[in-house]
Amino acid sequence: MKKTFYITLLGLLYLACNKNDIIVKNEVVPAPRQLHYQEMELIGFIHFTINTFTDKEWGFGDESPALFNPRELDVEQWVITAKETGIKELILTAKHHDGFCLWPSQYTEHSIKNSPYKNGQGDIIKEFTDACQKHGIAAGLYLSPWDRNHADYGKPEYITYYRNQMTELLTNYGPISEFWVDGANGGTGYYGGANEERIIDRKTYYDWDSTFQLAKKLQPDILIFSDAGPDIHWIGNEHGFAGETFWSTFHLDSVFIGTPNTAYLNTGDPQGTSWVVGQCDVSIRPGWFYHKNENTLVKSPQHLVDIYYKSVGRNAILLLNIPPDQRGLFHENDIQNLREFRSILDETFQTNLATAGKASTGSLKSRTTKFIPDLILDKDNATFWIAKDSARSAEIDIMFENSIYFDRISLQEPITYGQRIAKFIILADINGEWREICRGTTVGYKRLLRIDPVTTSRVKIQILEANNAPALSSFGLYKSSEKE
Ligand code: FUL
Repeated sequence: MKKTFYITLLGLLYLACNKNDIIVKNEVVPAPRQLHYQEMELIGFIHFTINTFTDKEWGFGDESPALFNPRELDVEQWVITAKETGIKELILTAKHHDGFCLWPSQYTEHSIKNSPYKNGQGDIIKEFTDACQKHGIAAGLYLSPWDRNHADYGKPEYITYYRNQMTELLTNYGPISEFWVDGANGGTGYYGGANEERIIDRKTYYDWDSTFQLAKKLQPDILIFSDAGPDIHWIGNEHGFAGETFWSTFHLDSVFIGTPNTAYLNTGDPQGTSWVVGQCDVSIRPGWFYHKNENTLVKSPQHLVDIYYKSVGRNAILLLNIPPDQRGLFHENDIQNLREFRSILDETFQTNLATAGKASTGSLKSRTTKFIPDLILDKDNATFWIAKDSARSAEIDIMFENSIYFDRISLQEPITYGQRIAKFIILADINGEWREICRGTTVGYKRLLRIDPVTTSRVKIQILEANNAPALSSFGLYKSSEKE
C-alpha cells in the first residue's frame, strides 16, 4: 500500500515537472516523409526522351523509336553533377506526352526496346535508379498521364495500361521516392494512327484516388506530386516562384489535376486541412527538353540564385530541370552555371553570423532550458524556442559583443508542430535607434530574405501574428557572396 502511494506520488511529480514540455501541435502537420522531403530543399528534373532527338517540346506520338540514339549516354554524369550541385533527388521522365518509354515496358512496342540504343537491350530507368542508389540520390519518376501514342487514350482501357506501366516502374527498380503526375492532359495526337483530338474529363477520367492507392501499396514511402497533391503540389507557375506568403497547408478538395487554381496553389491556405509540400518546377533553359539553339540561353548562376530565394527561400522545394543533350549528357554550359550557382550559395551560407549572438525573450514556454531562445542560434535544427502556450505574438532580442555586417536573413519554424507564424518584422539597432530591416508573412520550413547591408550589434525579431504559440528552430544572418 505504502509502495503504491510512493509510486503514484513520484508519477504525479514527474508529470508536474514535465507538463511544460508538452507542446500543443497544430492540427495539420507534415508526415515524417514530407518533413524529410522538405529538408532536401533542392531537387532535379531530367527531361529526356525522343523529343531530345526531334527538337520538340511535345512529341505528337508518331515518332519512330529508331530516332532515339544517345551515343554517349552517361547517367552517372547526371547524378554526379546533380550531387555536386546539392541536389538530393532526381526525377526522370520515364514517359512524356509522346508515349515513348525509357524502359522496355511489356505493354507497348513504343519504347527503347525498338531503338538503336544498346541494340534495343537498354533500360534507362534501370541505369538511372542504379546510379542514384550508388551515389545516395533519391530517385523519382515522371509518367505522363497523357499519351499521344496510345490507341486507347481516352478509353477506360488506357487507364489499365497506365496503371500497368506504373506498376512496372514501382516494382522493378527499387525504392522510388516521388511519383510525378503532370497536369497537361488530352488534345490532338497520333493515337495509334487515328490522328485526332481526344478530350477527356479531367476530373473523372483517371480515377486518381485508385491509382494513388495502388502507388502507395507498391511503394509505401512514395510521395505523390500533382497539381492537387496528395503529398506535394505544384506551385502554380513554371518560373520556380512560390508566393511571398506560402502556407504548406491546403484543402485537397479545392484543387483538381489538370484544372488547377494557380493563385491558390501559389499561396497555400492557412485554413487548409492537409499538409501538402509546395514544389517549384523550372527549367535551367527556356525549354524542358534540350534544344541546341538554347545553348546560349542557359539561366545564369545569378538567375538561378534568384529562383532559389523565391522557392526554397519561401518555404517550398525547388525542382530544377537540366535536360541532357543528344549525346545523353548534361551540356557543358549547364554544368558550368550549376557549379557557379552552388558556389554562390555555399559562399553566402557558410558562416551564420547570428551564432555569435545571445538571445533573450519575454515569452518562454517553460522555466527549463529546453525551449530557450538561444536554441535558434545553434546548428541543430531539431532544437527550438517556443513561446508560452497562450502567446500569438512574441519578441526575441539578439545581442552581439562585436557589431556584425549582413544582408541575408534566414528563419525556420519547427514544422513538426505545424506552420504557425503569419506576420513578422526584423529590426536592427542602427546608431541607437531600432530600424525595421525587413518584414514578411509566412516562415514555414525556411524563409530567406534579402536586404540592403546592415551593420549592427543588436537585432530584434518581432512575431506579430501566429495561429498558435510561435516557435522558431533557426535564425541566421549572412553576408552574401560577391558573385551574387
Ligand atoms: C508540363 C509539361 O507539359 C511539360 O512538357 C513539362 O513536362 C512540364 C514539367 O510539365 O505540364
